[in-house]
Amino acid sequence: MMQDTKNEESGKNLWERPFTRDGLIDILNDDGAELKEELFRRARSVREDVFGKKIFAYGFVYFSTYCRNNCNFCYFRKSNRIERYRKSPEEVVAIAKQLADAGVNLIDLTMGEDPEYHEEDFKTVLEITKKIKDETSLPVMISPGVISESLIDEFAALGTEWYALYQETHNRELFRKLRIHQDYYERMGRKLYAKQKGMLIEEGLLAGVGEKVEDLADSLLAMERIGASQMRVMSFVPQAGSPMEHVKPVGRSLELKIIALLRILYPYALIPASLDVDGIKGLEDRINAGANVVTSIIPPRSGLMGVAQSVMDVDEGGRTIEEVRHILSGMGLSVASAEEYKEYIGILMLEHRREAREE
Ligand code: SAM
Ligand code: MD0
Ligand code: SF4
Repeated sequence: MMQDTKNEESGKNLWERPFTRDGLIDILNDDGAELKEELFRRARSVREDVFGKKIFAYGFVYFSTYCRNNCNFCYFRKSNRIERYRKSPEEVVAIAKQLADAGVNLIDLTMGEDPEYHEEDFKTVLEITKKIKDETSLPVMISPGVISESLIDEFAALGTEWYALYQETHNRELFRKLRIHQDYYERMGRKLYAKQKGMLIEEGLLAGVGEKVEDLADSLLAMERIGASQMRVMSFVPQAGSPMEHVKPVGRSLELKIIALLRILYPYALIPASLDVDGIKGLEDRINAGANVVTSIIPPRSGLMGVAQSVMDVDEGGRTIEEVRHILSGMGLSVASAEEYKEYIGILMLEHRREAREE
């Protein structure tokens, strides 16, 4: 019966054409409980076909909160008067090892666009990356913001598996309002350059930043053109002291529907359930919507922050892999091993090189 979910007004069967722009828009516009239930059920079934009962888990190390940019949505924007930190290489490596020992599958090295690192041509960040690769033997994702092509070459030469760089929206005008004084095409270009150099790339969207459903549909379809192997959406969380502090917060239904649509459109994609939006209590819904990677796992009392929720659940120990394991096991799921993760991204990388040869 559920299979026949109809859009009441138009009488259309929404499942007939979920892969078209109009089909996506209809689904995004429909907030009925029945539609959502069916959407999430379909997404879980696609995930299970590809990934079985296994979920991946990423350790998050936000090691410098200094930034030269002024993104309107971000707590860490340059003009925000907040306390900032830059962790020493020794501290970063120790935290990464702790995460590796706890059983995460990847280390995500994230930073603001810290002017000090840019000044020294990323010497320290390259050293940290190399050391973490050597000492944890886990795959590494870097999230450094926009960096030069020659730096991307250097990270690729170190064997850094992932470059994460989120456009947030594929509407150029909205981009200009969000990532003020930044160049849309430069940001996109660097992402594509990293891919061309053999790195896997992650693209990301924000929900609730003034976008229209049409923009979201365009973004959903853009993911494939960009060639992103990991695709995320996060609900915008208003930040104290920022220009978007008083933007009305969005409900989570939109983010969950986008997760499910990404899963159905791109069965093989890695799709995060970020603990950074609602903390650990937000995990179950995101996994139930079809996500297959838990991101933003942070060791408690490490002095580290999250991005969208800078402190939520960090020191309380809510964002640990133990908590994640516990919740997943209650859902009949479990965290994959490092070997299983490496095997999966190995396949993605082979596929990636084959495509590059054909282009
Ligand atoms: N500074 C680098 C950059 O901007 O690319 C790396 C950090 S990046 C991983 C931070 C991401 O967190 C942003 O791209 C955005 O998607 C997300 N984010 C930042 N502020 C947020 C907020 N207030 N609510 C939700 N997500 C947010
Ligand atoms: C997360 N807070 O995974 C992190 C971050 C950066 N690659 C990711 C937004 O939710
Ligand atoms: Fe800086 Fe990244 Fe925040 Fe923008 S999103 S202000 S680049 S840390």
